[in-house]
Amino acid sequence: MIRIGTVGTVGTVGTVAASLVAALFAHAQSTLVQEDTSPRLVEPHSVERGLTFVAPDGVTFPWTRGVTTNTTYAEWDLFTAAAGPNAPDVGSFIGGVIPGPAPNVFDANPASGSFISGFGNIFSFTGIVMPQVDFDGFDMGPAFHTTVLLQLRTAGNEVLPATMLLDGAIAPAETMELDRVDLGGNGFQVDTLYRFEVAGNAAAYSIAFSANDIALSLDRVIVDTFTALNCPGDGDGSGAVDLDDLQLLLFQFGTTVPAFTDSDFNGDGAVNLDDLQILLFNFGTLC
Ligand SMILES: [Ca+2]
Ligand SMILES: [Ca+2]
Ligand SMILES: [Ca+2]
Repeated sequence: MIRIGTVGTVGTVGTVAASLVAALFAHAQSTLVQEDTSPRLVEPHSVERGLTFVAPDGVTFPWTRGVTTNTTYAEWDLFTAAAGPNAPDVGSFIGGVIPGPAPNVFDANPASGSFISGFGNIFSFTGIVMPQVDFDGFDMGPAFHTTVLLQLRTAGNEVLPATMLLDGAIAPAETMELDRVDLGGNGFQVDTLYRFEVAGNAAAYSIAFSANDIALSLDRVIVDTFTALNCPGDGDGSGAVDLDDLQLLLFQFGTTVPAFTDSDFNGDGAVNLDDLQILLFNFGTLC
């Protein structure tokens, strides 16, 4: 019994010693690996999961992405330069004529130390990234109103909500978290939708925001815009949508007019049932 026990003890000691040596060796190896490896290994990358983003389809929002006149869409997944420019690699759409530059996403903080990770994301583990999203308007002026949807996927640390501003001044009218996944000690993967309501329609827009700490990985960016008249249905410009406008529309029905003038309320230049629908939807409105 004793001898067996002794043998057993020796065997255990031997096993422990071997384990210690192995652990030390593994530690030395991992230290070497850490010193020798791209920082992308510490990026808290997103997990496999279906996209939860919203695609405007005329139901959730009053326009259809890729179809409706005077809307824009741009989407990025794989970035190529942290300081930009980055062209939208997933898709883009311009429903009209734009005077502005090409849409772009980049890190506007040159001191962040950000780089493009192995996953194609804009990432820094040494500084605060301050992503900026540039996109186009149609420069249609003050008779119009612009709705902007920005959707983001971030991993690791998160957006500091108070910093989220359009043109440095306009806060989101709505912020909706679409999805949140715990990355197990590496923060969270978060999908968020921000809706901005902007008076007028300018030639170009810019949304900027800041990470709440180092180690934010910017994974995906989607921006949609929708431009509509301030007072759709008011064909005679009286400030009220009423029988006079209905009479004007019926008189002009089937004709072609310059976009967004007279009884063309959706900007396609044709006066037809679509415009009648808009007029009836807004009937009785004072604006
Ligand atoms: Ca990505
Ligand atoms: Ca009117
Ligand atoms: Ca029309």
